[in-house]
Amino acid sequence: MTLQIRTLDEYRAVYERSVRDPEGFWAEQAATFRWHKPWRRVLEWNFREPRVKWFIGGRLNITENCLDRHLETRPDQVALLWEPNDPKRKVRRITYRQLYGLVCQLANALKAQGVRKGDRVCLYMPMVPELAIAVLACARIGAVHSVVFAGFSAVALADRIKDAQAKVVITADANARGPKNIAVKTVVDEALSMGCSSVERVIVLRNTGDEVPMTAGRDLWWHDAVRGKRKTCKATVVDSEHMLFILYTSGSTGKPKGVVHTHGGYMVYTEFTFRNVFQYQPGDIYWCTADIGWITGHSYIVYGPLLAGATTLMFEGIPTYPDPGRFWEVVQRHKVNIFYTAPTAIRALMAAGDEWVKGRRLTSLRVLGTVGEPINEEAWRWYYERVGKKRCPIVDTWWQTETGGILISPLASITPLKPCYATLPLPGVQPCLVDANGNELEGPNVEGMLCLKFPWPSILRTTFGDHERCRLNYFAAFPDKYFTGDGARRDDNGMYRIIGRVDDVINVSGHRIGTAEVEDAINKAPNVVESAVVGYPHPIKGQGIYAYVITSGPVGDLSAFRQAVLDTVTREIGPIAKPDKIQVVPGLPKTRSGKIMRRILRKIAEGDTSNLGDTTTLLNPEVVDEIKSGALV
Ligand code: 7RM
Repeated sequence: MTLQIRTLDEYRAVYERSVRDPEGFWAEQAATFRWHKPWRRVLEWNFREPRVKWFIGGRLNITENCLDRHLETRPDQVALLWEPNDPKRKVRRITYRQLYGLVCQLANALKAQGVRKGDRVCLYMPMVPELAIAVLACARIGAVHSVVFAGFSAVALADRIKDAQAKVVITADANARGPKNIAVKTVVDEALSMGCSSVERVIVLRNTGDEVPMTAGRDLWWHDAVRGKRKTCKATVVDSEHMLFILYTSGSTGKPKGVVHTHGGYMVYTEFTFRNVFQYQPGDIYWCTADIGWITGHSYIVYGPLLAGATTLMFEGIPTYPDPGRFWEVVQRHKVNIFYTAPTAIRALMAAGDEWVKGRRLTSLRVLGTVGEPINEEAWRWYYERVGKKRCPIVDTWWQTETGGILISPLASITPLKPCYATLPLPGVQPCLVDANGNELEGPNVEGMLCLKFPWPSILRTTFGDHERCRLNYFAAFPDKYFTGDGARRDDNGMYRIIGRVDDVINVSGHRIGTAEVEDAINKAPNVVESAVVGYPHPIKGQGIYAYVITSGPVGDLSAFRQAVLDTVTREIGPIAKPDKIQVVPGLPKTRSGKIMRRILRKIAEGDTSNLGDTTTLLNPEVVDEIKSGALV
């Protein structure tokens, strides 16, 4: 096990050491894992190409550290604790020994289907244990998983399958989400009709039992694929820098990018951060409410907790089904000790009223966590007082898909708390704030763009199939720095508060959505000529989506037009990207070079039209008043 920090003084000493001697520090952490061959060099890096490699020459398989090494010490401990969508259905408990067997069996099945080291496997699945099993089975044989959140549409799924050139897709008949079943296999069929020529095989889990069409020669039931397969499978030993997974995430321009993480560094960093941030203790029941379709689920439902030998709870459902007391019901039922969720869920449950929390016995809770978006003070206080009864520290964890693991966060019960602050960098993390000219802002009480000056083991290695895009997106804005896309402030104690994105990315309910993606989707709707999308403050979602749309002529029935736009966005991306407000406008404010002035559109969407700044330099200043008068606020 990696080092577990116990006091603030120890944190300070370890942090100082990790900056003075990063290679020595991380080598010590890495040495606590099972390796087939030790590394020759700890780190090689430059942020210009960029090129970052950790534990060079080392050989391992991450799943041996998630599974095999626990077979000696905790074979009968529950690894995966599964809570179904329907509270009347049976809970599943899968021990480390059982999980090992199930992962190996599927790994053998994948091999039998022709999946080889380096091949990409797309997972489009519900939150059932088989999703975690499929993730680990891919890693076991050196294949690369690409999990696609099952709320994405067929078009979005097809885009990701094509970009990753996936050979196999694993899915289920349907997903049980709240009161309804969502037929995910049908979505896969539709996606595959859009020219996903790399796909040779579709493996279908029988989950809800709903009837699904199977395509002969291509589709195979999961239970048939694993039938008769052995429950042991020698792990494919890979290089530290062998690709572990691709996960698509939205940026400010173009289509989502496939962020690439690798076996060695990701393993060391997710285990270390899991144990330190949450101060995980053996025997704890840990619950992260994210979906495995997002990075939080990868790092802190599957890999981090399993690497640490924890019991990780996986929840199939949604926070409000059958009622808004569901989370607290689950905490009580399973005696959850560590609970990690998103501000949007906290705000939604807070809005549902205190009575849902009051009747529950939440005394098992010791640590609360939050992630995904800035948390507002009201929600922070409610979480601290009503859920944690002022006994449990809140770890406000700041990180990104690209960072692989938590970078700035309190260590539970160690770091002093400050509402809305992610507080201090973890060991090995060297943040800085820069101004628009790239000058580093020194000292306390400054606000700027958040960058990192030095690599940590789970920094993204590339964006799949397009390294130049990786460079441009993260390493080109400021020389020799990784740029996060976030703005932040640092107080007099060196604590960081994350303010939010400074680029054209909107954070809706903790989901990253690119404005360009939504605009491209809206532009496909009937009668749409052009559109511009901005975020605006939303009481529950954090940010809502405001769309300004130019149409080719009079729209006639406005509500039918809006519905057509919503349907198009749902078809192109998925329901999470549906605009909250759609305003038909005669034009968009543009600079003389033809760039849309989003600053003005953001102000109008916020309902703050008092000071729009100088609009006289616009190509078409007259549209501003017209947009203002029709604003939906
Ligand atoms: C883990 C995750 C990343 C973006 C990031 C921020 C925002 C995440 C916090 C936060 C304020 C936090 N990955 N963000 N955590 N903002 N406080 N604790 O969410 O790739 O999906 O999103 O999310 O803007 O850049 S992500």
